[in-house]
Amino acid sequence: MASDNSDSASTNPAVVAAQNNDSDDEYEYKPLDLKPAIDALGCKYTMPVENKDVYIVHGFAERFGIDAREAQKRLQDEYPHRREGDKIAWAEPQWIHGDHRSLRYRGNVLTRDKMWFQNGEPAEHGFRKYLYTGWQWRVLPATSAVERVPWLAKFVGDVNDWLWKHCFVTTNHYIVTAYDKEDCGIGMHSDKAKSISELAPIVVVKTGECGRPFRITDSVTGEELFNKVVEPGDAVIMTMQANLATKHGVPILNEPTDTSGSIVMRKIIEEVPWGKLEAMLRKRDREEEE
Ligand SMILES: O=C(O)CCC(=O)C(=O)O
Ligand SMILES: [Fe+2]
Repeated sequence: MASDNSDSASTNPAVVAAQNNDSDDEYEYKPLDLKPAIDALGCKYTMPVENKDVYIVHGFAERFGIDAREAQKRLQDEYPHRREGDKIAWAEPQWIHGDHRSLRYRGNVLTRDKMWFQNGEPAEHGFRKYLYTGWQWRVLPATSAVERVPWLAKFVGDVNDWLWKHCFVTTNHYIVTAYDKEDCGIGMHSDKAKSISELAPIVVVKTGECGRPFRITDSVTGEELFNKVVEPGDAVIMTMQANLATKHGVPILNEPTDTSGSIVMRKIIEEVPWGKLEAMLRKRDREEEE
C-alpha cells in the first residue's frame, strides 16, 4: 500500500515540486490535471460541470476491488456505534452518531453518522485533523488507523497507488459517512481548504444500498450546476480549486429511501500529537466544570 509515501524522498514530480523548491521563487501552484489518471481507469465517467474539474466516475469502487453496498454494511455491522453520551474509545474504529455530543453543531444534532480513519496509528503519528465547520476537539480521538480495517486499508492503498502513479500526492485521511434514510444528508458546503493539501484530489466514493442526489452549486452565484443521483460505487472526484469554486451537498429527501453513504479520501496536513490532544480535552473539561 502506498502509505504516506509523499513524506519520504520522492520521484513523484508533484511532491518534488512542492518539497524541493530550492529556488527563491514561491512554488507556483499548477492546478492538477486529473484527466489522464481518470482516463487510465477505463471506467465510464462524466464531467458534469462546465470548466470545473469535477468528475463522476462510474464503477470506481468495483474498479478497486470493493463492493460499495457490502462495504457500508460491513462497517455498520462490525464496529460499535456511539450515541449521545457514549464514551469514545481512543483510536479505535467506531461510528459516531449525529446525536453524539462531539458531533452536535451549535447544539443541533447532525443528520448523519461518521467514522474517521487515517494512515498509521495516532499513538505513533498523531491524530490527523481535518477542520470543518462545527468541528470539535472532542471528536478527534475517534480517528482510527485505517490498517485496523484491513480491507479498507487495501482499498484506499490501491486508490493511492493509482494517484501516485499519475503524479499526485496520495491521500492519508478517510471519513466514512452514513445517511441512514431520507431525512439524513449534508448541507451545501465547500470542503475547508485549511487542513487539506491541494496536491491531492478530493475523492468521494459513494457507498450504501442506494444512490442519493448529489448537488453542486456555484460558490459565488449559487447557481445549480448539477443535481443527480450518484449510484453506490461511483466516485465524485474534484480538485481543490473545483471544490472552492463550487459547493456540494447531499440534500434531504421527502420520499422514503434506503441507507446511503460515502468514503471521502483527502490528504490532511495538520496533525495533533496524542499527548497534546489529551491536554486539550482536559482543559476543555475543566472549563466546562467551572
Ligand atoms: O457523502 C457525500 O456524498 C459527501 C460528503 C461530504 O461532502 C463531506 O463529508 O464533506
Ligand atoms: Fe464535502
